[in-house]
Amino acid sequence: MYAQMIKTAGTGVKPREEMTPEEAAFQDRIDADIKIEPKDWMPDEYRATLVRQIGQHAHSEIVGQLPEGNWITRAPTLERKAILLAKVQDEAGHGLYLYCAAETLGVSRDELTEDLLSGRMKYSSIFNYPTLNWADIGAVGWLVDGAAIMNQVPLQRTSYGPYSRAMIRICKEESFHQRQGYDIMMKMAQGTEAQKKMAQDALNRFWYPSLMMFGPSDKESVHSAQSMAWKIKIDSNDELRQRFVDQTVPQAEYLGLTVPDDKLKWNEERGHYDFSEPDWTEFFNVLKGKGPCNTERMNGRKRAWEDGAWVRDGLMAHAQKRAARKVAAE
Ligand code: BYC
Repeated sequence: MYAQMIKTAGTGVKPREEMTPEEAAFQDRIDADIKIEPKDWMPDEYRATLVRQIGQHAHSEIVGQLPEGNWITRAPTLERKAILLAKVQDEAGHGLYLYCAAETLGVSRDELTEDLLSGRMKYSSIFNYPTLNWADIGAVGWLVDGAAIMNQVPLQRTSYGPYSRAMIRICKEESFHQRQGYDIMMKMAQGTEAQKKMAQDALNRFWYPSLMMFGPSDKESVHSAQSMAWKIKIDSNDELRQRFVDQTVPQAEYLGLTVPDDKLKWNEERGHYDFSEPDWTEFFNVLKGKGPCNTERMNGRKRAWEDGAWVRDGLMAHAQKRAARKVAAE
């Protein structure tokens, strides 16, 4: 079933005159901002697009724990350690809410995980970059969680009920994540010369990968048009990227740091910053598995999945035993 879902995803926007009566009625509900719930009729492509997007989002939350989890034992103080630990645990929770939302569409968490491990499903490109030092943890919280919130706040209004409700919970926690990152950056930027240099270096390395998180330019985005017609996506990739730049540049200025872009300039006429596009060749290479940490991340997930097999088997055996006992008692 899931293979069929993947095959039907991303087939472009269907003109109204080609819609079946069911499809037209469905589109009317979307246009009227009525949420779609799991038992409602929905086009196969709508279901497939949601499984792809929610599944990839869930994988991103889980893989996203790896670059930060790596720093829990090396956080500079007990307080920083406790905060980072809480943040990484939150990411696991976000993954679980999202896997549950995907399950309401008829795909199991095991199937989704197997598709991640076999490379059939993606996770966010950003997590294929390394976190080399403590300033990187600040940059991840500030920029990566900042970009994630920029994308996720509008998704609270997404048309699919379970996804929308998961996003409302997630967004509450993401705001704390971004603040903790900015707080680390503030300490580093106001610290010694060496610490300020580390903060600047982290911004230099994470700036463009953060811009890539919003996906390819609108011209290259294959799914945006249909996803926006169905209100699975609320804003386009370029709209969100621009909003992120406009919000983040003054924050960098406040820190006394420089965004690594010679072309960055406030455009009075547009009311937005002009900025340089990321290197899209690099982005597509990362998607193909050629980023600095793709292999390490996938190996980490494979190991965790294999090491956890005995727990899943044990839980399954326990559940089967309980079910058998219940049947016997009836
Ligand atoms: N990385 O047609 P497009 C987080 C793929 S934050 C990898 O524009 P769409 C966290 C795309 O999947 C991150 N792949 O696609 C933060 C498609 O390939 P497929 C997670 C990407 O779906 C801190 C192809 O490129 N957030 O979780 O309309 C700590 C063409 O793109 C990326 C979400 O997932 C990328 N950056 O738009 C811990 C938010 N960009 O699938 C965790 C929900 C594009 O056809 N997702 N691709 O093989 C979305 O809003 C949308 O899916 C995207 C892409 C904006 C990401």
